[in-house]
Amino acid sequence: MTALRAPEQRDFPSRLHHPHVAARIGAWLGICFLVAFVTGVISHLAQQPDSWLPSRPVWGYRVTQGVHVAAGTACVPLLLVKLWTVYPRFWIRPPRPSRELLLHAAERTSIGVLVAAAIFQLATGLANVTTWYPWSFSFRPTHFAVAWVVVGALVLHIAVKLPIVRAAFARPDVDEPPGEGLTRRGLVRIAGVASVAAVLLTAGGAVPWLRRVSVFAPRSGDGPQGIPINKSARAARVTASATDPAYRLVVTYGDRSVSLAREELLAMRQQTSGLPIACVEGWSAHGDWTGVRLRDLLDLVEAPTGAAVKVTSLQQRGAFKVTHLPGQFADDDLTLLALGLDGESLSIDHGYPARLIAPNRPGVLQTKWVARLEVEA
Ligand SMILES: Nc1nc2c(c(=O)[nH]1)N[C@H]1C(S)=C(S)[C@@H](COP(=O)(O)O)O[C@H]1N2
Ligand SMILES: [Mo]
Repeated sequence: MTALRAPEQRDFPSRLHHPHVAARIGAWLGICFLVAFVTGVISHLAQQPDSWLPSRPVWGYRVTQGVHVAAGTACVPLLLVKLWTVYPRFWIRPPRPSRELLLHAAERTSIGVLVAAAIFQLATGLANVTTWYPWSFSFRPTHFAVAWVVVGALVLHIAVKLPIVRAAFARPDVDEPPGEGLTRRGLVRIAGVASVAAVLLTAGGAVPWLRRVSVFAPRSGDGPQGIPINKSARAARVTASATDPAYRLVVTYGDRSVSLAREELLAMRQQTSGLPIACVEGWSAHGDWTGVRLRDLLDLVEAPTGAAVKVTSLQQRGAFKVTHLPGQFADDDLTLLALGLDGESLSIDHGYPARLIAPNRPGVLQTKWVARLEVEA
């Protein structure tokens, strides 16, 4: 019977547990994470009630958020392969001298934080994409905060590993022991292919010409009027109030106020704006929305240019019943209180009798079933 002992390098004989693999996959992982981080920060800023981001380009958020989710998805196979490549290092006994031992412990702690935070980000991000929330914390602030933990731990990790990474990239892999089966280069390639495949299989929710390929896309253009819906009128419990003939849109600025029935809104000058709905979950879809320019409505109460608008839905409960529309979006020529979509009257699930649609905005802020517009002065 062998005595219980800590594993050693030779207990993990596969040639694939090697810096050649770890450094290359690590580099791709770093790039994908950086892209997800930058686009994630943009999404975070865009969702601030007083966002200073511009209202153009029209497709801006559609692209950055589509890229955000794609980059996060690409990370999943890369992270799994990377963890498998390096996992023996988690078991191998640390060095003896006490100073090194301390450094070793510090490094392992930082890697523990990095791995845990990275797994947390990918798991919560993917769950959010499928609108599955098996937790009680608020997704957005948590996902944002942990992103910074990943960045911090990642910078430390790269700094510590830089000599190994440099060596791994500096020379071709001459010391790979010969043998049958998968080579190190082969494993890196497989991880890359798996990562690209993961993106192609899911990105169809945002990229129309990938729709047929993306069998795992959570949303792919189905829904009334060709645009998916996240929350139906029924789920938002607005069916009765949205179809009530007594519906009036109320627009206020200080003590000025107007109240308009849907017919009165339809009698105003109508404009069609081609604008996407770009959900934070990554899916997006273009629509030709028709309705009243928001600025025309604000002019009715003589709102000053640049004023922000509080948009309130008929919806009584839920996080999205009230949104804040900063001045640059309220004044944009394309921003509408939409009454119709693709030449038809707006379907109730898309926000009948009236919904907000503005360029370069996260979908979550495109309020449906709008009841009140209050100019904030
Ligand atoms: N009142 C209200 N508006 C809302 C929502 C909501 O839950 N309630 N969901 C938002 C989200 S998350 C998105 S992505 C868009 C989707 O619009 P659509 O259903 O017309 O595609 O509506 C937004 N407007
Ligand atoms: Mo959304």
